[in-house]
Parts: sequence; C-alpha cells; structure tokens
Amino acid sequence: MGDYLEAEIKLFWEYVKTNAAARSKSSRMPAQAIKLYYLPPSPPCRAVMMTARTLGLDLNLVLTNIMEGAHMTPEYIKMNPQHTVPTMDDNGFILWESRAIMAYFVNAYGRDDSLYPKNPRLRAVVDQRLNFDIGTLFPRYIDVYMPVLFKGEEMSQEAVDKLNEALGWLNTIMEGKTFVAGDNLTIADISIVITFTNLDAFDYDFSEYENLTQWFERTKKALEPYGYMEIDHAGGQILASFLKKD
Ligand SMILES: N[C@@H](CCC(=O)N[C@@H](CS)C(=O)NCC(=O)O)C(=O)O
Repeated sequence: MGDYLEAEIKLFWEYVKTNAAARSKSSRMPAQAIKLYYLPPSPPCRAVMMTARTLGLDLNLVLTNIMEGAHMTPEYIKMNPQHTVPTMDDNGFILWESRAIMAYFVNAYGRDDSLYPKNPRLRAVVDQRLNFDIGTLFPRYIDVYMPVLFKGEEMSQEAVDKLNEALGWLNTIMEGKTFVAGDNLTIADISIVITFTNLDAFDYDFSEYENLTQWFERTKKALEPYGYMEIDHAGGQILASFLKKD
C-alpha cells in the first residue's frame, strides 16, 4: 500500500510538472522570442522589459546604442521611421511606443488580463493613468532634468513647480488606492514607477507626497521578482551617474 501511494504521488507530481511546463509554453507564448531593440538605461525600454518579465515572456534583446547612432541606420529607420527605442519585432509585427508594446504583450501573451484588464471601466482607468504619464508626468520630469543632463543648464524652478503640481495630482488620485489604477498592479504602475526610480536616483525630494512614497515602496516590492533591481533600479543609477558626473 505504501509503495502504491508513493507511486501515485509520483505520478501526480509528474502530471503537475508537465502541466506547468505545458502552460508556460502555451500557445499564448510567441513561437520565437520577441526581438526588442533597446538601451539599458532608457526609461521606456525598462518599462517594456519589466512587463515582459512579469508575463514570463522571453525577449531577444538587441542592444541599440542611440548615443552612437545605431537608431539612425537606414535599416532601423525603415523599421521605425521615428527611430526610437524601444522597438519590438514579434515575428515581423513591428511596434514602438513603450505603453503600446506593454499593452500588446498583455493582450497577446498574458495568461490573464490582470496587468491590463479587459473590463471597459477598469481598462479606461489604466488608460487614463498611462495617458497622464505620457502626456503630463513624464514630460514634466523631462523638462526638469533634460536641460541639466544634456545641456549643462541650471535646474529651472518653473519646471520643478510644474513637476510638483503633477506629483500632487497623482498623490490625490492615489488616496485610498493600493496601485495607481486600483487594487492590482497594472502596466500603468510599471510605466509610472520608472519616473519615480529616476527621481529617487537623482535625490529628488518627493517625501511630502505620502501616498506616492508608500506606493513607490509597494510597487518596488511587487516588481522585485520581475527584475526591478537589475532592470529599473540599475537603469536609474546609470542616468544618475551622468547627472552627478561633475
Ligand atoms: N514615448 C516613447 C519615447 C521613446 C523615446 O523617445 N526613446 C528615446 C530613448 S529613451 C529615443 O529613442 N531617443 C532617440 C530618438 O528619439 O532619436 C516611448 O515610450 O517608447
């Protein structure tokens, strides 16, 4: 009887393992790894890479050094006339704009829709946050740091005030919420956390926005198993080293 039970348990575990393996190689996974043209510290590239990790999606990473013009070759411009990284090639299907790539990954390969809900109202809130990110938060962060990073200019107080205004709005939106679009981690958190990782690496003081500081800690923890340190934190540190060079 003991031997029989042992054999049954062994069979059961074989069954569980085979199914897990089959699930992880389900038809929702691409036949061949998706190519991602990227540069490690690039904020939108980091967001796409963490989304892929969260979904268990293998990427064929193609280093594209925009500092050396690798994005301005005729081949690259033929693929993406806007010559930006990240750009994705999923077996001939080309896409750029990080937030569009993240949404595509979940739609095409997510085992469920939790990172980008199908429910129209839940998805609308995620979309609102993503639009707030691309249209307001990220550009205001850029206006504070790009003149300092790449033109050696002084930080503009006006730009800082505008960034703080956006942080204040997000802090209010976050009242009583676990993640930016509600109870669950979504691609909006993955997109928005990149800016906070950079602000943190640049020693920008956002401690007065308590909902945001708590959300930042929570989101870092949630993304830790999916490459937060090696992808996002490391990228922020590279950018900070440019800032602190002189
Ligand atoms: N909104 C785009 C921004 C992409 C972008 O501007 N990427 C920068 C690097 S972080 C780039 O490729 N710059 C080179 C260029 O625009 O020629 C996204 O989220 O993917």
